[in-house]
Amino acid sequence: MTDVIDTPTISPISTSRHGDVLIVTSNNPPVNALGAAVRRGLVAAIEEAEGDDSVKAVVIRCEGQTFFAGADITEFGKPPVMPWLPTVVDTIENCSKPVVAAIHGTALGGGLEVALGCHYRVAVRDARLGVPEVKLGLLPGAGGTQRLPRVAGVQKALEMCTSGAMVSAKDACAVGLIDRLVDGELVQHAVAYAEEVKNIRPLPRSSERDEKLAEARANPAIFDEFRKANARKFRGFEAPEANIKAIEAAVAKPYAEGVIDERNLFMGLMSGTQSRAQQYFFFAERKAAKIDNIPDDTKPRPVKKVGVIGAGTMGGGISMNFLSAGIPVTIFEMNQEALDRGTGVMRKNYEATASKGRMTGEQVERAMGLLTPTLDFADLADCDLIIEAVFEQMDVKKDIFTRLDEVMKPGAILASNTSYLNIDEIAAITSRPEDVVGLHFFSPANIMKLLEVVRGARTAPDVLITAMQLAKKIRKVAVVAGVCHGFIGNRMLMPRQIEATKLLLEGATPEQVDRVHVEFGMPMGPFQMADLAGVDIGWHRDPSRIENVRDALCAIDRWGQKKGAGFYDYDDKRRPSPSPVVQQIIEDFAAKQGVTRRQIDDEEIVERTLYTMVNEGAKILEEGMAQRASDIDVVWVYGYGWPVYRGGPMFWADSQGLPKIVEGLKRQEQRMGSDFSFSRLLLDKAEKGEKFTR
Ligand code: T1G
Repeated sequence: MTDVIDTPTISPISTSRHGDVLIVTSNNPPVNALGAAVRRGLVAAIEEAEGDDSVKAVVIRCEGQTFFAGADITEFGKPPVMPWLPTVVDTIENCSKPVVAAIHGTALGGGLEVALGCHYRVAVRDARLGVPEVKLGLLPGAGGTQRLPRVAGVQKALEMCTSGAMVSAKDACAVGLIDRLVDGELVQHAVAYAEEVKNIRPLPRSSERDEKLAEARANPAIFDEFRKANARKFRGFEAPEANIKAIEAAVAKPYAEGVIDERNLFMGLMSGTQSRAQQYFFFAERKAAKIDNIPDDTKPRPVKKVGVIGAGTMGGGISMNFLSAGIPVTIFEMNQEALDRGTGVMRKNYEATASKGRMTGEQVERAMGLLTPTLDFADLADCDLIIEAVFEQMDVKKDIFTRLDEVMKPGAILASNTSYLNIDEIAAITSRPEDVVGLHFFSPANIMKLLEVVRGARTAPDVLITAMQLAKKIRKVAVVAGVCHGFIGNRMLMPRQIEATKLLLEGATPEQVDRVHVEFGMPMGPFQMADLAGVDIGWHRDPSRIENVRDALCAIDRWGQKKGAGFYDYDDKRRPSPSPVVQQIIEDFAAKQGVTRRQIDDEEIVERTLYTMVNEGAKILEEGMAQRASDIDVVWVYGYGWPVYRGGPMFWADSQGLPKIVEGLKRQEQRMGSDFSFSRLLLDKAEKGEKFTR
């Protein structure tokens, strides 16, 4: 029998000496996640420092792209492996010699907690720091909620822990989270800093520092003020409140007690459904970037210059994404007035961002300086990528792509921003269908993060890879969709809209349907969304032709918020109120169609508007219009505001249990009539006890 050779796993942690400074280096690609081997190595390194009198100080640093980017999320849900991260951080802090954290890249979550366990922290200027645990439905569970307020102050800790947003090294330095910003060789500076502080006693242990808690101790009202100021943003989420509670404990209790509260709150979140959903979504979002069955060696095409056709709301928003990423844009319109209006809106949007301090005036000018407006179609010829954002009509699109086929240089990517139309049909009228792809941006295109990359039957692999990489560059989350009516997101919107409208005739009110969706966690319900987007979208524009409630509203100018009235009435501050006029229209329609109105319960609304979305998602999967169920979830979280603490429609269906979804749909099947048919995949999975998502 061959001996099992226990190949020694090389520790990701190594140590070296520079004079009397021990340098502890982590090399654990891709992001130096604090997996078990790293944790063991860090403890061993501190023991080495303690056991060697010639060591007077320690530097902890990381190779590769970043300082520790947090606990290893792949370990979550598995049996814990010692040493726990809190133990590692305490070991560092209890070291009898000064430990300096040398920070570059993104010191996040447990990574920042390790840095807080160190006695000093130096960083390069472009480093960023954060505690994004809240985005995973968690809180910093290795002492972070107790040490961060002591080092950076309570207000900063509240903001960082509940938003999960990164702060720049400069901001971190300003609040005392970083002791020194350095330029150039980080290790050298960190060692030099260690030399400077090696004899300073007592060591500045974060857990022992109380000076920054005094203000909050004197004014505990800041916690409720913070809760109130952020109530809308935190609505439905459990983790933000747990983070606030942990920081309240840091202020009200000694460290040793506060850290027990932190542990209990952490374990409560970790065992909850929201954290499981948000951890699932973390990986779902990254998986969406991967395209199945594309040759690994596929190279992207260079995109140095982008052309946009149409300077309307979408064309302008799309252009801004590229301009903000430093990519020049040539924008084409049919007439000067439309061109000027479009570029004027873009400038106004940038200036509005600058007025909120999120951009400098110089950045606005730099972005606008990359824009070339033109009325001459030929000016688009040397663009590497063209995106048409013109009227949503097939013959208009075909005309544009015919002209593009004549004008564009070989190898240029020809993209349509269509929300519904058939990309294969558009590609077929060109001599280069392999260069045609759909790039479906969501309005407002410069804000919404979702981008559906619509893969035509003949779209070339390198065109897809280019689109996915470009999406990341312009800070979008891209999902590959197949060619079907509405692709992924809008296709699932359809059964929801159909059933929601029928429910109005059968007895529900717009505010009841919307309330059910808002209580579920959506930012708004179907009718609030219609009023925001425009009730007249897709309307045939003939006021004499009234075939449904929507036609009736449009016919009397109730086009939504932009007209001060839609499904709701709006005051001058656009606050909605139920409309007796709309209620009468609905009841008249119901009478005309012989629909007997009845009391409708919330559960029926959930089954007919949310369960039907899941059913449509299953059809999208079985038709191969989405690569995986998690992609559908990414579309709905980023495209429509599905509450991420429920993971997305498909994850949520799994958490409800597919048999329950099927049962609910069977209950409503008769009422839904021919508008509904079961997905085979959904029925099969429910029957076999399977799930859509792992
Ligand atoms: N654990 C495991 N894998 C991770 C990881 C992590 N923390 N972070 C990233 N990865 C993987 C990711 O899945 C991808 O894998 C690859 O690294 C590159 O990631 C106790 C409990 C650091 C800003 O939440 O924000 O600490 O797809 O594509 O765009 O209090 O990754 O290549 O196989 O995102 O350059 C807290 C999450 C954890 C940080 C880099 N930390 N990561 O962005 O690369 S909880 C986080 C990020 C915690 C403690 C608590 C980003 C990044 P693959 P990427 P990127």
